[in-house]
Amino acid sequence: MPAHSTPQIVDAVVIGAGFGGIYAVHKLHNELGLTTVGFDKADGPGGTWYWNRYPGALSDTESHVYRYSFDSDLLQDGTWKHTYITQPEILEYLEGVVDRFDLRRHFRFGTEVTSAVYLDDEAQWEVTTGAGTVYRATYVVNAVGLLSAINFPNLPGLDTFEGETIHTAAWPEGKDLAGRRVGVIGTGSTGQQVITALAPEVEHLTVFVRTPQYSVPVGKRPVTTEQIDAVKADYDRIWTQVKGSSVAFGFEESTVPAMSVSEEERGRVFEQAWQHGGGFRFMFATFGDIATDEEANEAAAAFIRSKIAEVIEDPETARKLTPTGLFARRPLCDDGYHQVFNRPNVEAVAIKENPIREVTAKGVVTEDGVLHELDVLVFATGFDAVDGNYRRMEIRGRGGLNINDHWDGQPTSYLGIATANFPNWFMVLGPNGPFTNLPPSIETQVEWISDTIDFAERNGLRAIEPTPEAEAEWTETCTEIADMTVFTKVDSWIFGANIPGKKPSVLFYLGGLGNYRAVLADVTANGYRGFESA
Ligand code: N01
Repeated sequence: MPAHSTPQIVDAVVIGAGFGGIYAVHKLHNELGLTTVGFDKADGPGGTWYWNRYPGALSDTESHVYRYSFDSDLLQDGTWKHTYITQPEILEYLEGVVDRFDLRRHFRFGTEVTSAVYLDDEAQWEVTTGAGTVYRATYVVNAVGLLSAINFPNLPGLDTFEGETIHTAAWPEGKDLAGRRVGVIGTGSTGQQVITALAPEVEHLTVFVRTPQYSVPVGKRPVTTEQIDAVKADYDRIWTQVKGSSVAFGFEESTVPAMSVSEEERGRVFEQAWQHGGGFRFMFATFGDIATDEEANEAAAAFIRSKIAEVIEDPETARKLTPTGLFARRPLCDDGYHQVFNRPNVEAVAIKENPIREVTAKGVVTEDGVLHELDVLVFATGFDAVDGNYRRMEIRGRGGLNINDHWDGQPTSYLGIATANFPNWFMVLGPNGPFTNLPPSIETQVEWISDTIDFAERNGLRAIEPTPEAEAEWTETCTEIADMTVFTKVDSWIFGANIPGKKPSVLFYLGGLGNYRAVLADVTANGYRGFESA
């Protein structure tokens, strides 16, 4: 949309009001004193947790470390009821943070940013909203979420379906499917959560399974006040550990190779982690090489497969839901997912061997000719991850360079934060940022961005951006690290392999948060090595 209003001048624009955007506005306005305006197309704060209101939505990171750590009073005032917090609780928490730090007045909710164009002569960003309002800002901080651009597969005949279609990440508030005949496509983190929650409510649930996944119990349990108090008393140590660790989930990561112990001992360690719960814990706290060594990985995978066989009563259903091959996607955990397939109202349809032929007015027809009659079809089909949201805006850097041409389908960055030719333009969870429990990585990046902006302000820099060489080197580093893991050996959204037509590429720094923080500190200590400024 062409700009048609007199630009409003601010120091910084923040795009997004999730964990990243909220903290960025707090840092830039409340701490640096910069005039800052934040935008979100949602009608309120929350980001991911605003949109993902599907039944069963839960963080798979334990409650005490799925939060901000930057303010000790905020930490001490925090509370939770279970070992994991649900979507409504996380949303309430984020709304509380916004109000606590008086940030609401800086946000324009219900406002989508449609373009951000760098004006070379002025060294300013011109940011335009869907309503045609124009802002000029020295800095742009993109906190647009790495899992927010919806993947909605266009199945043949979908437009003829007379029932309702719902994507889990656009779940209407309070939508109740009790007594309906429901189909769910997708069995990733989201699919497993929504399937588990819907099974006891709906009349009939048809689960269209394309790739069954390895999943372990989440271990959601009530917590006592004494347990919460003990965590709070120990928070300094806990956050130091989290920020120095690899995946930042708040547990000690193992360094013991799986094959260095006896089979019996391996079984004991896996069983203990199974009983405790948690997907990342199972992958990273049991042994140190599940994510890097195929033999170790197979030992963990075989253990999970044996558990699925114990749980699912019907052998044919168990076969459809048992993963094969490497345990090498983002590790999942669930709250009774496999158990729901023992219910008489739940049916699994394996769509790799019996694909969806088409959607008709009454439901989904599979290749075997069966019509699965449905009132509602739920898409738990994930996201165009990491760069998906950037491609939905018009973003132009130096000389009018479009971000899509710059990335050419394979997004890169320096440090997951900035990219060459896009001066004073920062990303929270940009391509090749850390792969962890996200709030601690988000905090790390927002703090580094804020420090960098402060540095630029204090030194009168017009513009700061990475060199193409530094960006290429970071991409190389991320690729080398990814190649040391089993993750690159299977298709998943981590490498953009879930979106038809998207070029697969490494999208994460898999070197761990502790190492990542050390790299950031080193870059700063060495005069912003890899950046150039004017
Ligand atoms: O998405 P996914 P998600 N026809 O891409 C299937 C985070 N998260 O929303 O595996 C049929 O993992 C697809 O099949 P396949 C977390 O980081 C966190 O579940 O490609 N099926 C797959 O089964 C997570 O990793 C929490 O063969 C199609 C599913 O849809 C990330 O979000 C909770 C299809 C998509 O799985 C993404 O998870 C929820 C098609 N055309 C999510 N297209 C927490 O607990 C896709 N599928 C914090």
